[in-house]
Amino acid sequence: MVNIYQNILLAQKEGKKLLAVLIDPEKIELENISSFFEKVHQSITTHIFVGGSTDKNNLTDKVVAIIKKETHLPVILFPGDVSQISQKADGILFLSLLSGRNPEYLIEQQIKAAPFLKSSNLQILPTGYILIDGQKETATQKVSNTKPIDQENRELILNTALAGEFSGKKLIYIEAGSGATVPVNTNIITLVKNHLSIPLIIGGGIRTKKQLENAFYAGADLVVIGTAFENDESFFEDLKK
Ligand code: 1GP
Repeated sequence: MVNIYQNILLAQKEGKKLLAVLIDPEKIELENISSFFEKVHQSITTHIFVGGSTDKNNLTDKVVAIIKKETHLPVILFPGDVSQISQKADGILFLSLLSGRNPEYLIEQQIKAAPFLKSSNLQILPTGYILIDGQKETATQKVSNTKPIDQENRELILNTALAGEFSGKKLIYIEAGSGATVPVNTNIITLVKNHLSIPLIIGGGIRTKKQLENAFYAGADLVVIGTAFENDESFFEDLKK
């Protein structure tokens, strides 16, 4: 497998925009997975993220194994907790929920994950994860028991992102929450992008090609979309290569 982080950096340098399709193991219909990936491959998708706030039936490992048979795109875990680590993926967003003040998601889960990662070949991508208010109470808020940052509080969002970079994160992910009513405001994307040197990931509530383009234009290096593809696979048609 290619070096995932080096490729993201290269894309950032060349101004090439990246799109991750988020697959939630609890929601994906496995019987249709081949046709789903046909559409993925005809689209501008560059990465596959796998994860969800919960995985009550421990489906992650099985779903990752199936996905790896369907695609050569990098498959990156986006885990809600330590139980969602699969050695079959290519990489993992090693997330710290920097917007929250819950030690469980700042460091405890990471300590629990360490022994699994030490003995794995997963490419580890240290990621500062910043949850902001998408005008809908999302699963991430409930599960992490933290409050998102108000989108009006731009200074706090920027300083949180910078604190992530200065403490050694390789990526910053600003998240409005899966299924958010309002995605991350483009002014926030531009503000953070202008001050950050590491790549910026944006996700939550992006449902249209226009919103995707706006996020890219504002400065997102990689955009994550999940719900819109779950609801309507014809959205891939709008995003053809
Ligand atoms: C959620 O950012 C991702 O963690 C994607 O959000 O499901 O709203 O596209 P959506």
